[in-house]
Amino acid sequence: LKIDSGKPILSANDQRAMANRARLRELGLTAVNVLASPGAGKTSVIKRLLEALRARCALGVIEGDVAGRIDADAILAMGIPATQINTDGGCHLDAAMIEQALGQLAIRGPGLVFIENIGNLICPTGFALGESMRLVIASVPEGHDKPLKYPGVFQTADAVVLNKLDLIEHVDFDLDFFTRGVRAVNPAAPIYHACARTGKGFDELVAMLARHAGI
Ligand SMILES: Nc1nc2c(ncn2[C@@H]2O[C@H](COP(=O)(O)OP(=O)(O)O)[C@@H](O)[C@H]2O)c(=O)[nH]1
Ligand SMILES: [Mg+2]
Ligand SMILES: [Zn+2]
Repeated sequence: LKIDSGKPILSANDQRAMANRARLRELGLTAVNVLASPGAGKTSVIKRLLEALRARCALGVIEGDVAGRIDADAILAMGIPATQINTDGGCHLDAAMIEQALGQLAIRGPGLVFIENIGNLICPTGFALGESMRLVIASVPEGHDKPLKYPGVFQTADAVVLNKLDLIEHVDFDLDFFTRGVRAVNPAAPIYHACARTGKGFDELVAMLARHAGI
């Protein structure tokens, strides 16, 4: 017995995300959706990655924030194309926003587009943007229990960055507990230990991204 619910198989957002994916492929661009809580270091990590990759390929950044253009301006100040999306209270980016931002960004590959999502470990998880990789950033001061408390976002991660490792002596952070927490929900994603403040720990992450983007 088959029951036709009348619902489309793909949501409107999923359909737009598929269109974004096709457009990115045509342009030779690989999009990385960067997910984390507010202040975990999304912009700082992206800036480190841009510095490491800028000599090798085209780069662009789509910045998502509730308000303001602080992050986009910081990227533009590096001489790298950036577009700011303001969600005006909205707590996640969706594929339609990315479609528009890609038009404004106007870059061609081969290269990478980093999408800094709204700082939020919950609902951005449910919205595909057309990315080919999800990078989830956790940071030491947030505590080692976050993978177990917000399993969804860690489950969909293709790679996890643990940022602010320089602060590990100042807070009670159990690295083992964190690692086991990630593994409980995501057996495969590599975990990179990083410090965006000093640039320590970025080599392997950069190499993985370059491999992934074929650059
Ligand atoms: N100590 C330390 N601070 C960091 C590190 N990475 C980022 N920060 C600081 O954390 C704050 C939030 O960083 P930001 O990149 O803006 O986070 P975002 O809100 O996730 O984009 C800023 O004051 C950064 O300077 C790090 O590795 N170590
Ligand atoms: Mg930011
Ligand atoms: Zn939301």
